[in-house]
Amino acid sequence: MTRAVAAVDLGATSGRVMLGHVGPNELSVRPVARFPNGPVQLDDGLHWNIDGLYGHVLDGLAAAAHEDPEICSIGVDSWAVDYALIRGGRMLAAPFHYRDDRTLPAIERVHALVPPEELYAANGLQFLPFNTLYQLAAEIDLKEADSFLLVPDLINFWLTGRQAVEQTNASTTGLLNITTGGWDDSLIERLGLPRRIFPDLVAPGTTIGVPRPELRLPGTVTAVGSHDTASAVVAVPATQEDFAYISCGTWGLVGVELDAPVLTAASRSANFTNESGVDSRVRYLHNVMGLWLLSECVREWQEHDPTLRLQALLGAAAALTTPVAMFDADDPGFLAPGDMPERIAHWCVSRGLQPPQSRVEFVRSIIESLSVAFVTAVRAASELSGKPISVIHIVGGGSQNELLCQLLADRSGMPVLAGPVEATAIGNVLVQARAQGLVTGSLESLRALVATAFSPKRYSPH
Ligand code: LFR
Repeated sequence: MTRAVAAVDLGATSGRVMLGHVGPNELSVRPVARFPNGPVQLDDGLHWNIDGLYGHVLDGLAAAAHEDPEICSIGVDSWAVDYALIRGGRMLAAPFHYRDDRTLPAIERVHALVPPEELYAANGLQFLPFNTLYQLAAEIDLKEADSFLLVPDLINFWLTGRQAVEQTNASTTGLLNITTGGWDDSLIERLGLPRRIFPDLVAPGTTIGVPRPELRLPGTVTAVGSHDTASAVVAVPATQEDFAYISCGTWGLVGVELDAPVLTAASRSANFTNESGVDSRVRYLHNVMGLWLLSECVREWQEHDPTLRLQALLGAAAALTTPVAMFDADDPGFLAPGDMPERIAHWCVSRGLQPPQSRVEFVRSIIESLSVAFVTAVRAASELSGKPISVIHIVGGGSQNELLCQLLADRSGMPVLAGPVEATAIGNVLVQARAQGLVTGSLESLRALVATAFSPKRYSPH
């Protein structure tokens, strides 16, 4: 029997509610609501407009329930690492945005307590200045809190009244032990964090509860791979084992799936992470800046030129025949919002390179630079893990960028299989569907379903 589930997928630049239909011979998703998202500058730094987002989630779920009143489950995923502190069931403050720079002084304090090598041995995570443990070290509300919830957990709490933290997203906090998969009590103690605030962990597929009656929503709320990247990796339409993936949206998450973590010194210095995947797989990957570089440039250009359209720029960039400078799309200097074209130009000038001269050249330079960084990360993932790779899958918004896909194939010498665009929502839908018994089997069988329903586009190397 085909049944419907609703997937809430919150990205850093936009969110969506999708209706998924899943049955023995069907896998389809369609959007019922899309809404923008982005940082909000408040007195004390960059935050998320979490109340606004929750309003969009409720409206989207109501629209989904209106379209299909038989929805049997709701699942929520979002970007990682950000959280709210709770006291007596109330949120103490709107979550900070991970691009806020308040963590910078806290990083040294954390490393003085637990050196980076020891952190990596304990949690297996790449260093990112916004990992939750640094954010908590900079937190002023900690003493007030009796609970800690990541963004999807917070939405689940508001929907159902139950507090739980989902495993895949919890793995990005830096506070889970890479060997046991549980909260690392000794690390939490060494960092001086209150163990009492960390709720029970739940695995993807666990029922969280039923929506509060006043919300009038159907079905149950199910934990999915609530880290968006974990959901995206579920929906990579791989039909062979030796694949690498690039989940390309705001970020480019580039890596491989493994059964066991890689914790070597070489892996740490290459800044590769071992995040927890659905079914306890290891997402061995590296964060590359991603389409953020492009969206930040466009945001700035549109301030002067509101009619500017990215699509037109992308077409012109693909047609460009003159060479452009390339920059390191992995440089942490591009993390903060604002002045992106200037920062890219400065990167080039300070290295004696001729910076891009026009918007079209900037776009071309960004796509070229991303393709280099992605291929470098694919090769590193393979070398560091020992996993052979013969095909690259790219999913998410970046999979629609034909220039990027072709450059990836050309630079890697491997076929690139592009799509689905909505991999994150599809992965979210599939984990719910499996929990409801609508489909069965391993991630490999789920991926086979995706490959049939959303056949990827193939780019061969030239
Ligand atoms: C992608 C993502 C990345 C994470 C970054 C910050 O949306 O979830 O996996 O490193 O956002 O949370």
